[in-house]
Amino acid sequence: FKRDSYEHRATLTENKCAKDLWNLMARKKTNLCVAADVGTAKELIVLADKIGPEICILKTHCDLYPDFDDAFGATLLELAAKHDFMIFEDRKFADIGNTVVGQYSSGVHKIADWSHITNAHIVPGAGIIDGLKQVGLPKGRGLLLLAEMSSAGTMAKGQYTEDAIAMAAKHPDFVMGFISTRPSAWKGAWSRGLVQMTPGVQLGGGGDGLGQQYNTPDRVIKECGSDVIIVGRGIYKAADPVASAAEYRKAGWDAYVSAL
Ligand code: UP6
Repeated sequence: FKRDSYEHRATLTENKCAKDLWNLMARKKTNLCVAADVGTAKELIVLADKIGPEICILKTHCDLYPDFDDAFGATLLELAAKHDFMIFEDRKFADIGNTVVGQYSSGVHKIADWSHITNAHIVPGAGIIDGLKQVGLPKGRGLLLLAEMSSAGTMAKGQYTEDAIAMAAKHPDFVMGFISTRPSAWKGAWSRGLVQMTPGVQLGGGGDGLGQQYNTPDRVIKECGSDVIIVGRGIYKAADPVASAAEYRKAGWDAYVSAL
């Protein structure tokens, strides 16, 4: 699998978030996104400050943290600026356009105020993109479409994946890429300015007993054709999360460099 450099991919998009991310990865030499699914916001912030130097993206699930409060977004944005990473709230929106407008802009979490990137399922149809775009585009945010999933028995495959590719093509200003597992096998053509991010990554491979399926960083970047590895438990459950983040960062970057 032969790939373009991140620097070159940055020139293939007008999407602000995608451009920022391509340039950030090239400058910082990391394609590691950490899925920080820890128990509290307090732990998340401590972890983000420690592993910040290793990552291009911090991925959150803000509804996991019982101590989420109005200061959460501002604190994370400070850390993002300090360590040069982007924030990705993995909200997986899945409702009609009108409902996601409220879920994205207001409610408890006010995601659009602090998260550079979020994502959506395409199951409702393109109205979900229109709704999220109304909120996110004026703020310079980017959206990932879930084109595939890492879990066993996922329904996101075949025609569904092709439909996600077609929907992304209609919204190049707001859709910045995909959650995907094997874009190198996709039949439909897609813009190379779009970013491919892949969860289900662990150095040992295997699974978790609840459907998660792991690939190694090397395989994800070189064979599956992804651009960003998303690693959760492989890092935050490690005895030394900082050392583990450094190890995943090196594995992801070495794979990218060797595929150039
Ligand atoms: N995630 C997946 N698979 C998908 C989409 N998202 O695992 O298809 C998310 C999970 C979790 C992270 O919600 O935050 O990626 C994976 O974590 P793990 O490395 O601990 O398995």
